[in-house]
Amino acid sequence: MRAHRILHFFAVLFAVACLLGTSATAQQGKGKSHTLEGKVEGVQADRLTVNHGKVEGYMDAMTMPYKVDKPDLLKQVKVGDRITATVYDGDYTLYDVHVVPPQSKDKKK
Ligand SMILES: [Cu+2]
Repeated sequence: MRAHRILHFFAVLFAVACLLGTSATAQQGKGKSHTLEGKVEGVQADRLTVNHGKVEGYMDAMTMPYKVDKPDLLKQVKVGDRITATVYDGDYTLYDVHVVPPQSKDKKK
């Protein structure tokens, strides 16, 4: 969906702006929550790049970077891991991330 890609472009810009020192505003007022499932495609210093499936009512399937609620996660999660997480409207942060054991990867869809 084109509009969403544009949104994502701004989300990435926003993330970069945060990196450059603007204070994060992600915590103000959480919107509706959604469950996200996807595969980790990259682990950065402060973010995970996730190739996720369609998140009903939130976004189409795509690969994009997300911040995480607990930075320790970035030491545990590896490229190729499948994860589930909770995301909130307007907040490109993964909350309550779980790594899905490989044998159960197709169970949920
Ligand atoms: Cu997305």
